[in-house]
Amino acid sequence: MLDRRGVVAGLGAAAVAGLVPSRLWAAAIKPDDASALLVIDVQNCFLPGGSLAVKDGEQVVPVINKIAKSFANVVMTQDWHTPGHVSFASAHSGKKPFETIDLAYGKQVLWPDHCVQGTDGAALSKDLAIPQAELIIRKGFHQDVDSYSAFTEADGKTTTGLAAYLKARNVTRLFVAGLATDFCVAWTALDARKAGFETYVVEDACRGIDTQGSLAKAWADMDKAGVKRIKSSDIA
Ligand code: VGL
Ligand code: ZN
Repeated sequence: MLDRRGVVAGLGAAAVAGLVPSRLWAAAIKPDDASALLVIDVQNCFLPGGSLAVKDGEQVVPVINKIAKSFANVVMTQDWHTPGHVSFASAHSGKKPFETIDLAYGKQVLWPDHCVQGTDGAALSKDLAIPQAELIIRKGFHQDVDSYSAFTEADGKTTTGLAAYLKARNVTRLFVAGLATDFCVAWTALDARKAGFETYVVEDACRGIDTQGSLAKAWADMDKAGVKRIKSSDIA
């Protein structure tokens, strides 16, 4: 009888022979020491009851906890804004959340106040169970510049230091999960590609905000940039 490894090996041979859809063959992805899981912004403000709650956001937590067990390297991010941050609608008279404005560095979506430094809303979810996480990168802490990406602020030049950290640790392959798919997850994945990392987004470990077509655009941009879209069940 074939054991599980035999089945997987058999599938691999069949996939090479073109007999199995590539979707099935993707089941063999095994994170190694050169792989890191990036857990993006799983913070109370983005969860039910939060000021910028992402629909079904809480559903990513058990999925992330499960896949994290396959990773020796985990980095988390925390959106970490000043009070009155430039990305808050409340900082611009006459503006409402989800409207956009033009700032020096480009178009900015305006948000409800969220993830203010040191508040309970900015805290990581207490349900995350990833004790081995090595680093928490905070971002968006410059009053006049937003930062969806874990790598580079919205001015397109100020770095968080994450790429240098990962390269110093010999990490080459990144798996991105968390909130929200169409903002911080997508911008992080796109910058990861720009920095030369092999990049996967684990789609069932993410949820999106989806304002003004942002979710479809994010997936299209990621696809074009060579970000690989996988499911948590693809990770061994
Ligand atoms: C995020 C909007 C504003 C995110 C952060 O984590 O995706 N979205 N700040
Ligand atoms: Zn934010």
